[in-house]
Amino acid sequence: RTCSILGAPVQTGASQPGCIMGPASLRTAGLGTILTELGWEVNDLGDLAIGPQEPMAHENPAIHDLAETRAWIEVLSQAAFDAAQSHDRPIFIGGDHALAAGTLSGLAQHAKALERPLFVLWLDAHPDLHTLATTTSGNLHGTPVAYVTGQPDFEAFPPLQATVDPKNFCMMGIRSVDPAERDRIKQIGMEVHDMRSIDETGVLAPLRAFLDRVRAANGLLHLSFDVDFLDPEIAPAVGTTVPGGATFREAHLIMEELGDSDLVTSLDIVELNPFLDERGRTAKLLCDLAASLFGRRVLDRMTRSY
Ligand code: DIR
Ligand code: MN
Ligand code: MN
Ligand code: MN
Repeated sequence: RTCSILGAPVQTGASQPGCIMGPASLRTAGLGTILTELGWEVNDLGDLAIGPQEPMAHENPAIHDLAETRAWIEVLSQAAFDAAQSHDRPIFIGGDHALAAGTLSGLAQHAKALERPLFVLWLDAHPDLHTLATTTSGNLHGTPVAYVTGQPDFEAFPPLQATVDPKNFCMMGIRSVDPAERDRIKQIGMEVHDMRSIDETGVLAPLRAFLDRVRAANGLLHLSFDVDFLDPEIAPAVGTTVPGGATFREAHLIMEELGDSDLVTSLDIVELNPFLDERGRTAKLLCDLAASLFGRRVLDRMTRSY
């Protein structure tokens, strides 16, 4: 079984620099080696790049680095489409979460060509549901979900060849939602499990219900993993920490269950800012979580019969 690793050192979607070092940090922590040892054929495709861009103005004056972020989306969309054709499970390592605007655009196109629905598990403190009209921070990493689900006011982003049905998203870990995003969640009926609901039910029940839905639809499943999904106590290397995130055990349980299901067909790891870390601690944790997804187990055990 094959997986590819593709780096996208995009940081123009975030407010502070540092995500540019994310791919190097994950490689230094041994991501490729770990997956190879788990029996995967790993193809490291290196890092994508964009050329110099002419500045692009926008009527929302908060927006910054629009031209660069747009260029990243364009190059990532094509790269994700290609990687999904040629590998069983491509991994996209960021870079900030604007990366997902590109990967999901390309993966939606891939799914459309296969005539299979694309599902997305979104693990994040934030729903990233701003449009270019509603973002007040101007940080474009807060917009990918609105973009790929075909919300209005994205004329300045590349036109989408295919959208993702908002009903095919499942969000977990959410605990920081802006007013415009709250309205959007209601309007499009997105499945959001905020931290309170996780406190009440745990992660497994909603995850299994979602996986059953993916399986019944013969769907592709993309996992978009924002480091700030995790509690800042265990994952400090992210620019947008929010207290009260997922624990070490919750995160591994999700990854092991996803691994057992064998439904995941692609993965983003985003928002790692190694400049904020202590001795690569967060990168190492992310590699261990990826290992759980790719098959590492403490003991062999009877898994749920899917
Ligand atoms: C906030 C933060 N909603 C914004 N978003 C982040 O700037 O739009 N997403 N950090 O990951
Ligand atoms: Mn494929
Ligand atoms: Mn995010
Ligand atoms: Mn986030």
